Amino acid sequence: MAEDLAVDVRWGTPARTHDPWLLANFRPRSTDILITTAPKAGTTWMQQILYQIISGGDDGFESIFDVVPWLECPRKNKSREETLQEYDAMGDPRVFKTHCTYEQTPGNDRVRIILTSRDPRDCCISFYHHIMDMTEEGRAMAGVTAPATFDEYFTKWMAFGSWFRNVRSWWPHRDDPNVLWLRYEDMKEDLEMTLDRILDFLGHELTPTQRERVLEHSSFAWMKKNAGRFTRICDWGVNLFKPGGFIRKGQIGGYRALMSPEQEQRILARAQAMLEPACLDFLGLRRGN
Ligand code: PPS
Repeated sequence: MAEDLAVDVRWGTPARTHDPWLLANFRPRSTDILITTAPKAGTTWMQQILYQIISGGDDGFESIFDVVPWLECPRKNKSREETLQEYDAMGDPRVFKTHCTYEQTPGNDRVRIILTSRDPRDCCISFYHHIMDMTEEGRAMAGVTAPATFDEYFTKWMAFGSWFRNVRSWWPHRDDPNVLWLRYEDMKEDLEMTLDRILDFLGHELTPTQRERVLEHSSFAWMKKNAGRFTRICDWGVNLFKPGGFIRKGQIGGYRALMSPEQEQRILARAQAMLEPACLDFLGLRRGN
């Protein structure tokens, strides 16, 4: 990063999908809705649900990133200043995706924040497939390499530690009035109830027809059928995934097919060491689960 653009470490370390400068200079509004998740915890699903809510069920969009941008993700064909100008020009309510911790989230005490969390074992496996299902071109653009084995991948995922960092940073704010924390597992079990919780949180109403469309367009089947609308990151210009990738299986507990009991225990032990008992209970990660 150029010297004159250096920003406080609070905003995180620069990476292909994380530009601390965008976070530091973003101008939050109290009407903004920010989705924040650890990777693979239901981010894209929430982008779609929220866009569906605010648009009343629109299915005419080309890419979800056109209508719900990824806040901290650098663009390929736009300067940072142009990206911020584009954000400024968006109508209210603006909705953004982020993978930020509490500390890195601009306006964290003012904007409306919807957080989704998911079992870390499923997030770990989902991200493995995310990498393996990318095209070569996609991997090159995202700056990732395919691991030779699952074990190699697992070691890197643990070292990166974003799931643990993200959940730990948000837990103390779970009851903040501007925060709604949803679990992927509950969303899977009852999408209608999830929708009602979001509508209640936002103070938003839908007509019966809009509601029907929102639910249909947020279903796994619809998103899978329209996967191309969810797999072109920002303005990167290409579909980063092979057919069938990214909107993949959307299941709970699928980790058992690839993860050894020892690896599973390592994830649980780290969660148990880093998170409060109440948080572990909420996430269903107490010893023995
Ligand atoms: S990312 O890369 O962090 O933005 O990924 P993210 O969107 O958080 O997570 C991708 C996983 O979410 C699943 N998904 C869904 N599950 C259920 N219903 C719907 N509608 C839905 N849409 C996306 C997607 O399939 C990924 O999970 P896995 O387990 O890999 O299938």
